[in-house]
Amino acid sequence: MSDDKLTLYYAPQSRASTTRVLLDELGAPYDLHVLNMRAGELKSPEFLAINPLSRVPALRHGETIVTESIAIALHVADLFPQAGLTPGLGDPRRGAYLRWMVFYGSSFEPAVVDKAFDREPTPQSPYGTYEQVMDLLAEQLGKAPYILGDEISVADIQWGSALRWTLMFKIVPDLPVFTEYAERITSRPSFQRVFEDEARLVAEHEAAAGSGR
Ligand SMILES: N[C@@H](CCC(=O)N[C@@H](CS)C(=O)NCC(=O)O)C(=O)O
Repeated sequence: MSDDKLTLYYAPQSRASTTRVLLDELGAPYDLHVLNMRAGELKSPEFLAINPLSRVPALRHGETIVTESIAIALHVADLFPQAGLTPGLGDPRRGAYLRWMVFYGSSFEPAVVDKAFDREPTPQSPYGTYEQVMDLLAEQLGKAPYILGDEISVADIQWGSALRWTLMFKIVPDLPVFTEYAERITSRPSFQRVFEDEARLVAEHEAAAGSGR
């Protein structure tokens, strides 16, 4: 019989935090494999066998490894549709859902990373301009409380979390439409529980890294 167990490879205060919140929101049973990024555990041979890029999150689902936050989110969203957060095939929001999920990884992240390092996009960059990306997102979030309309979905867990950290790093404009949305999503108990636990984990990891363990 195949083993369908889910294991999340995770480090606190990283992109894997969003995945942890998402699994909790979906009511998914999973094992949390905590890695100490500060102590170099992402570079261990065991973890490099899971993700050769030494990046979290990574997910093991039975025999299958899934890396990349968005791929993991789409995968687990389809595994747990009963949580009511997944616009499934046949849902009229499915196209917009896929668009905004993939836009996050393929346009928004490159745009904000270029912004963080003061790099101007070229015509070959995978997005238009930084301003176009921000305008498009602000326009979409200005239409309704959630990115796909009046109902929350998996896409909001991703975007609420993303806007929280990009606002913190000041790489997105401090617009009310962004700050209010980030607050609406990340004030949910699922986020608050993970943030609280992460404060404890980070303190433990710093102590362990400092003591050379
Ligand atoms: N494109 C990847 C990016 C993952 C990524 O960069 N994760 C960071 C944490 S936020 C990481 O693991 N960094 C490893 C390090 O800093 O050593 C995804 O979306 O999953």
